[in-house]
Amino acid sequence: MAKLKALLFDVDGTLADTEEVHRIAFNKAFAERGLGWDWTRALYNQLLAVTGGKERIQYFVKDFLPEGERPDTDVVELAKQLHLRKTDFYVEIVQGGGLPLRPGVKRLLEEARDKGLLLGIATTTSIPNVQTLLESSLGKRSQDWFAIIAAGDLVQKKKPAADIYVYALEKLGLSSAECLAFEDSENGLLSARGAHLATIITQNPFTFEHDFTGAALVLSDLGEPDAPFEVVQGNAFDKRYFDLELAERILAARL
Ligand code: XBP
Ligand code: MG
Repeated sequence: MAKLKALLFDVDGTLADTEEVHRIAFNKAFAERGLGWDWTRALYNQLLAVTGGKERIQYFVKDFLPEGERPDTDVVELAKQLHLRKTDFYVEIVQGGGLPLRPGVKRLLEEARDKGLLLGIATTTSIPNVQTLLESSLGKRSQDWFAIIAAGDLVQKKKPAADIYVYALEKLGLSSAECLAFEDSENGLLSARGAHLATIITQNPFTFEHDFTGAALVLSDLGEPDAPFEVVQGNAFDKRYFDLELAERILAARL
């Protein structure tokens, strides 16, 4: 039976509820360019079907903007320029503080570090966004906690493709049987499962209606000793918050 050696975390929606900040940053970039586009929460919920900010902008232009309202410039180039500014705005907002990690995230990261497990990130979001979130929530050196930060354009095909998780496992030199993945969305689950990883889902306001078939466990969040999680799907072995003991039991139960 394989021993648990690493925990792999998605970022947006898993480490922190970041999507509302992304949405605001997108709208700031559109306003700066005078495009008159407004991604409301309802519209953004639909646009989240496509991962990657550049790809999401192209998706919006092609599938949501009426023919006559589409910009007459090259959409790929426009998306690239808008996304650079959107990332500047996102970084600025997160640096301003006030974006907390979700319940249990810091506790689990610290427990894993103390027990000598490897930590990894596998995300669709852009590298500057990961760096800023980690620094603002865990401190200056916190990027060093992670043996691998696999993000954004490092891979050609973004989630739900498995590429980012396959890349992270390769860099760690580990098999999927030695790791657990933590995700928040259907695209993220499909990606982690595509890399044959047992996956823990923590739902959030943008993803609670997603199909989490195939998840090892679906929770409201990772919980805290004084703020237990809710089990939405699967067996949490009577635990009230997610810790390494539960991680080991889930890995063992799958093998
Ligand atoms: C979520 C995404 C990202 C973010 C926006 O990534 O799909 O595209 O919504 O960030 P994950 P960017 O859940 O894999 O962390 O604009 O930098 O893509
Ligand atoms: Mg996510």
